[in-house]
This record gives sequence, structure tokens and C-alpha cells, in this order.
Amino acid sequence: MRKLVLSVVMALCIVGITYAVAAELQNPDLLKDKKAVETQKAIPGKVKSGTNIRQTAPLKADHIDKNAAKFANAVLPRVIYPSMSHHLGYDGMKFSITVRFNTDMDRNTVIAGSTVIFDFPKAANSPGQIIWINDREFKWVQQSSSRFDICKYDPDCEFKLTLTDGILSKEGLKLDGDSDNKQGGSYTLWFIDIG
Ligand SMILES: [Ca+2]
Repeated sequence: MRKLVLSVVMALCIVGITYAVAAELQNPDLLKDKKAVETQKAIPGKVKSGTNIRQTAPLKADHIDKNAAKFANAVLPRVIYPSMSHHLGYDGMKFSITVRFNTDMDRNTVIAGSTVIFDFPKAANSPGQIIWINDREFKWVQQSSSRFDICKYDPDCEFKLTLTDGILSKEGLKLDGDSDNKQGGSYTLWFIDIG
């Protein structure tokens, strides 16, 4: 009977030790697993704080947004002067006509005989010189010596100014010459010089 009890106790002890050892063996494994998980978390963390990829993408996005914002906030270029048939000027015997825009213009796109055209009764697309006052305003001065060279008075002389939408603002928008609140469209105005 004692032997049986001892055997049972021994068996229980062995089972207990086995479980204990197994538990000890398992614990380091669990720790290792935890460490492994932490390591895995740390890797994406490093990429996040680390840089090249993360910094490049927002920079590109910023660039696009800036351009979009630039055009969204850009002023639609318009002619604000001359607007009436008597808005002409003289430089001695010559015509000297001031043109003013509502925003700074790209001077390279304002070209006499190309994007700035004056048609007179005696001279279609009469040659003239453009003199800038500032980035929003220029004067067109006729090249020939007298307005009588290009005008025909019977009794008044009528002539036409055309500013094409090849004219751009500094922000790169086309002239809204036809005032429809959209880029593009030529601006035309008939002048009358009283004879
Ligand atoms: Ca337009």
C-alpha cells in the first residue's frame, strides 16, 4: 500500500517537475516572442521617423498645392484703360496711347505689331514703339512722324486697338480681353480722334 502511495507521489512529482520545466521553457519563448513583436514594431517606427520617403512625398505634394493655389489666387488679367473712344493721347504730332492692366504683366508677351495691334485708315497694324511705365502700364507711340500719316479725317478719324490674348500676366494667365471672367479673348476698342 505504501509503495503504491509513494509511486503515486513520485508520479505526481515527476508530472509537476515536467510542467514546471515546460513552463520555464515556455516563458523564455514568450519573452522572445514579445521581443520579436517589439522589434517588428520598431522597424516601421524607424521608417516613419526616418525620412527620405516620408519627406519626399509631402514636398512633392506641397509643390503641386502651391501651383494650384497660385492659379486659384491669381488675378485674371484685364484692360482697365483705355475703355472709351476718347481715351487717346498725343506726343506732339504723334499718337501716344496709354494701356493699363489690372495686374502685373509679362512684358515679353506685349509686342507691338503682334499682340498689340493698331489699325488706322491709312495703315493697318501701324508700326509703333512700346514704352513701359511700370509692369501694369505702357504707352504705344506711333513710329511715323504725324498722326496725319496714318489717320484720315472725314471729319473724324476712327481707328482700332486690338490686344490679343497672347498677352499674359506675370502669373501666367491669358488676358481676359472679352471680359467673360475666363482666360483668353482679345480686347478691341475703337478710338475716335475728332477732326
Ligand atoms: Ca475671356
